Amino acid sequence: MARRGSGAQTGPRAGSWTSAVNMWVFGLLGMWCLGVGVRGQYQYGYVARQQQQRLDASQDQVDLGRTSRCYDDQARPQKCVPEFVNAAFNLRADVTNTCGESRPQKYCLQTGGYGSRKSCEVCNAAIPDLAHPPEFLTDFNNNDNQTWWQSETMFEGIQYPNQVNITLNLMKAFDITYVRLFFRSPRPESFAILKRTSEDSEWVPYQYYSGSCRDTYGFPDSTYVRREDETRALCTSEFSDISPLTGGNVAFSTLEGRPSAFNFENSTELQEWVTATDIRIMLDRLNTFRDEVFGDPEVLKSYFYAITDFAVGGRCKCNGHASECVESTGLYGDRRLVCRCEHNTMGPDCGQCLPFYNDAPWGRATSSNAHECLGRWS
Ligand SMILES: [Ca+2]
Repeated sequence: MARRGSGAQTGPRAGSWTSAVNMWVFGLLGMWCLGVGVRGQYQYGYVARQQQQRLDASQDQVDLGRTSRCYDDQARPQKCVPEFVNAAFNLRADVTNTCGESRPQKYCLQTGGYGSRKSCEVCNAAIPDLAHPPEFLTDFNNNDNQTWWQSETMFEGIQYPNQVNITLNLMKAFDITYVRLFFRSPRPESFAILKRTSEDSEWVPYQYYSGSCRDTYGFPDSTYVRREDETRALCTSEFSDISPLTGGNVAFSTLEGRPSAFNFENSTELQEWVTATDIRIMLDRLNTFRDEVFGDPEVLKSYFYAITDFAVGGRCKCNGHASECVESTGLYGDRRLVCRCEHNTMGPDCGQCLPFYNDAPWGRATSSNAHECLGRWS
């Protein structure tokens, strides 16, 4: 996989260029010395050679079934990245609680305030029109026909200290730009966004959202990150009101407010910070009007989590050495994503040099240096 493009791209390189330029200089001399007839031949030779080089390069690209952005039009390596995508789209989230799975369950719509009469409906996983499965978190978000995932209600005991987790495996490392949630229910009183950088690593908090930051998570309410502490998760109370009762949005931007974001290419801390293979939403505490204390079942059934859309904006992580990410099959037949590596690199994230291309140490490509891996055949 990784090797496929590399050899083909090495054809029209600096050596051929130098000889092309030499030919041109020689051609000029020839024209000056020998006149128009000869000039035509040299010119033709130069143009033909250049055209052939271009054809070779474009044929290589046709062979690869794409246009590579990892080499410029003179076949010099340059930093390249896969397109920006919603990495969550159509992935199946793993959710610890969903309504209507064990039996049909009643839930009531939150109309706000004390003593208001509630209209109630049924969630039933066995009837498509009444089901709210995890697939509805990441399906196509059509505003005219919204689908949503929904949890059981407070009546079934999901309130704090119990929690509901939504976990999304992205099938490989991504450089994450944002995580965004559209709520059908009121936004939670407390929830957190976490990430992992590999399937066996610890969960790392990205951001806490809470109306009770210190009590629930032990952090002060803060929106400020210091330069020495750029990969610290913050807690904010800004998005934790019970209002709006529906349609609330929360978007976490991984680099917002982090001082080295302006020097991202040289900040290994922030490069690590935006890297994630899995994203988890930890729903910790439901917002209420505090009317649940009386234990009225209809009131308890009006408190639950419901989310219309869970989006993760980012790019497949290829360290600047691939412009495409493709599906592959893992060791156990599982679906994976891998970078289609260029610059003589290999690995799911192009994180290594190809065998025999170790003349220079592996490096992440930057806008000024592609850090192509070099070997005796390059
Ligand atoms: Ca949906």
